[in-house]
Amino acid sequence: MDATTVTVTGAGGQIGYSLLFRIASGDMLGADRPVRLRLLEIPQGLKGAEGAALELQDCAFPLLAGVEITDDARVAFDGANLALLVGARPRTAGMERADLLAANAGIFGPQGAALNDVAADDIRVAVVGNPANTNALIAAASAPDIPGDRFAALTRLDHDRAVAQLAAALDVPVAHLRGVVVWGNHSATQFPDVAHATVDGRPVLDALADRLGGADAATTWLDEEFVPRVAKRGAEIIAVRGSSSAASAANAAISHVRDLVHRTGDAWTSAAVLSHGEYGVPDGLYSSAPVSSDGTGYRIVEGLELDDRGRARLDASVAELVAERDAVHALGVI
Ligand code: NAX
Repeated sequence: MDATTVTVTGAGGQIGYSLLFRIASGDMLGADRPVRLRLLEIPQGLKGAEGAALELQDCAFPLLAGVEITDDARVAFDGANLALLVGARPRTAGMERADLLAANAGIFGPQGAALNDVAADDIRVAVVGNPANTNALIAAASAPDIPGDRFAALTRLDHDRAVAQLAAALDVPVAHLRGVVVWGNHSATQFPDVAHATVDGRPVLDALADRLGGADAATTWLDEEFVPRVAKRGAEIIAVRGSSSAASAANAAISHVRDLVHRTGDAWTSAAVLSHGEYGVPDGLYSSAPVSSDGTGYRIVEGLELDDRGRARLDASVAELVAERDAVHALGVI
């Protein structure tokens, strides 16, 4: 089988350090798919990528067909089948949102343009670097020849966090849960939603009500503990670990691509994909939604009911995405 070319940007960073080994071992594409890795870094990050490449060599992964390191996006994306855009400009002290968006537009705009020009015809792009939804919008807008539904931003970590918190609250294994959804922006406004979730086929809302002493108590727990805990889990990790989520973010990126490539079956997961107006989200935004894959790409699962509470939360997160998009437009980047 021909090797799949996978480009990882920000490969010398901490997520990259967890991600590369999982990709090379076959966790992402399967034990029968050789992989050629391309690592894109900025000049000051090249040493980190080179160190990771030395360790990749030392692992003697049977599936790893080669590793190339570059600081040139057109070299990194040449013939790429999959691109994981991890490298981004972090928010630093005193930086306003507009500054952050502008700095990242300076990264994701040119990377989108390079993908447009040199990537393989079947390119699929997963944006991890923050602000992920709007970075996906910028990259896609800069790649006019690549269909917008080939881009997605990662909300799988939020999804997995929600599943894990729910499993702990219900004292069940995570595999017994289905139908959790994360809506909106990969930010503190995200809405982890369990209204459609089941535990062993039974509505999660009923199971929570039984466990917590009634439907009102379940709603209070969801609003006051579950939603904020999931939405602010990144800050909790930083407070405890001293640095941001890395292995769990890498794992979520692996799961995102694995499920895209290997199909979700009749289950769904969450990803921020291009809106065509589903669930009232304006056209053209990259907003998290329930998605399934037939192996070619993620599509939004339609037909779920949002109650007033859910609607208000999704609207608030979408308003934030609209504001980010408008700020990027005002900067004249796209
Ligand atoms: P690190 O700072 O450890 O690594 C980032 C790497 O990107 C650095 O090595 C840097 O040199 C490189 N880089 C910067 N600009 C680049 C460019 N133009 N081209 C190529 N490489 C470039 O950050 P890390 O912890 O790995 O996080 C990476 C990104 O993921 C951040 O934006 C972070 O906020 C985001 N996250 C997204 C998550 C998600 O669920 N979507 C969760 C985890 C994480 O917070």
